[in-house]
Formats: sequence, structure tokens, C-alpha cells
Amino acid sequence: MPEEPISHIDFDELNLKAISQPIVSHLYTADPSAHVFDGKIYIYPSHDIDAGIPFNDNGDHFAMEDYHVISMDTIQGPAVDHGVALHVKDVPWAKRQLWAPDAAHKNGQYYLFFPAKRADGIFQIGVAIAGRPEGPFIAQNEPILKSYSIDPAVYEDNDGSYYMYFGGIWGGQLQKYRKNIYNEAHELPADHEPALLPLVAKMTDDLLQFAEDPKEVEILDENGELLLAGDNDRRFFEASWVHKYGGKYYFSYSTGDTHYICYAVGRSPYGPFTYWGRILNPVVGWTSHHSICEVNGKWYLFYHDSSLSKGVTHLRSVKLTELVHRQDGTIETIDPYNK
Ligand code: FUB
Repeated sequence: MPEEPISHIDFDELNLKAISQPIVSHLYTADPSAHVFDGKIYIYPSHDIDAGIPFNDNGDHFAMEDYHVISMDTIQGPAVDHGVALHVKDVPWAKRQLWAPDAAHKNGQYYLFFPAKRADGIFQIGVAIAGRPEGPFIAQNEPILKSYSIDPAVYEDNDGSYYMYFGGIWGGQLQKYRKNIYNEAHELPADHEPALLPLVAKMTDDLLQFAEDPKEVEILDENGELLLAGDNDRRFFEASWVHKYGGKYYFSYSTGDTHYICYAVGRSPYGPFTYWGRILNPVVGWTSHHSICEVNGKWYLFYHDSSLSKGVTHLRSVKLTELVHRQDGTIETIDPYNK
């Protein structure tokens, strides 16, 4: 992920224009997955640090080592940091880079789903369990069988089924897989070919494994055709999320190198999803990653930017703002900085 030039940005002015401020500022947080558990808001973010690793397209400078869970009694805050919920040294199979996590609740247990690199540098996705939403979480000895790439997002459907969405290109390694099989020789498709797609798998009843082989999540254009790899403004890059509104499934994601959070809508958790538009315009910093959560009948977008660190891409801060579904189901695009 190349660094963007930031010398032209006046951060004092930008912070005045920002529609929201960081929910915490004593540590850097990113990739927020928000849930309401037992009437309280819990946010499961990445915990950004500066490990002194040079920038590169693999994202090696995103060298996170642990997770903190943040909670809020109300959407106005304050936000409480519950301390270290899981550290990479306590994950038997993982060596480094705890990237964007998510969490789920079932039968009184809380599950933290997280990507990390094994000793050989390959990303997989693991699960850790706690008796409380804030942890501490105890990791399973092995990653989820047949899991790969990054950015797990677990959606609980109304019938009690749980689905994991995952995947990310470039540093997320998705381009190395075809039909769930790794091959070092695989690369991104050409611009005129269909873009790589995120994956979805139903989870087993204990939420510890996939109940099926991961399936591709199709994202279609207005003509019912798969989005193309060269359609950088609309095609999937990373940061899957699913929410349901008005009986429809909304699959949202980041376009990575064009820095949008977009969404596509479908009638089944498996898709296909049809591209409907943008949720969030570019933030300061290279990455954009979000979640969407209903709190007391209103919908909120949880997102991050790098304005607190004055533009350091791997030192981000979680923010939140209201998200509006229009009468026809479309979502109002959010501009993170008022003009
Ligand atoms: O935080 C590390 C990576 O950056 C995440 O996994 C991506 O979604 C991007 O936000």
C-alpha cells in the first residue's frame, strides 16, 4: 500500500472540517467491527502501532500485535478501552500482523475472528473465545480449516445461521487463490477480466469451523455482469461487511486503491449482490474500512481515518457517524470532511 503525499494537507483545518472525532485518542485503532451485545455497543478494532517497518505494497508496516475491545453505553460515548483482549504471542499458530477482526455472540459465549500471518507468511483466519464481550479471549490452537486471506466479517442471520465473509487483494493475498487453492504463481486478473471476489462460508454450530467450502460472493453491475478487475472505483478490494435492511442483504466493502466504501444489494446471504453506490468518500490515509450497526433504531457507520496521526497511513483512529437509508433503500453517501 503506497504512502500518499501528505505535505499539502493542513491537518488543523482538516480536523475542523471532519464530521467526527476519534472515539479514543490514547491509542490508534482501525478497522472497527461494531456490535450491540446485551444492550451495549462493543467495537472490535485493529490496534495500530508503529513497529518501524518500512512501507510496502504488502502492508508489512501494518504490524499489529494485539487487540483491544472498546465499549460505549450510548452512541454519544464515552468510549471505554478494556485493555488487551488477545495478543499474538498467545495464538499458537500465528506469528504476526493481527489485521481487521470481527466478533459474534452465541449461547452466552463471545467469539473473536481474526486474520494473522503464520510463520511462513501466509494469512489465515483464527477464532478465540471469551465468556464476556470484552474478553480476554482464548485462541484455538489452529486456524479455521480452509480459511485464507484477511478481513473476516461474521453475519448472524435471522434464522440463527452465521456466515463468514472474508478476503482482500494485494497484501491480503487473495490473488494467490483460485477455487480456494493457493498457488504462488497466481496474480490479479487483467483489467478486462472479472475482478476477484470475496468469499462466504456458513459456520458450523460451534462457530469454530466452516460448515462448507467457501463460495465466491458475486458483485454485479447494473446489467447483471460481474464487475471487472479494471473497474477500480467499484470492484472489491477488502473489508467485507453485511447488514440487513428492509429485508435485503447489503454487502459493503472497500475499493482499496480508489479509497471508497461501496455497497451492493442482494436477496440471499450468498448473493449475488448488485452494485448500488458509495457509502463513504475517501478518508485521510490509504486504507478505508468500516462496519454498519443499528443502535436504538438508528444506523451508524463506524470507520477510521489517519487525521489524528497527521496522515500516517498505519496509525489510524476509529470514528462513527450516522448512516441514512433513503426511502428507496439506497444509502446517502457520507463525505468525511465538510466542504
Ligand atoms: O488494518 C490492516 C488492513 O488494512 C486491514 O485488514 C484492511 O482492511 C485495511 O484496513
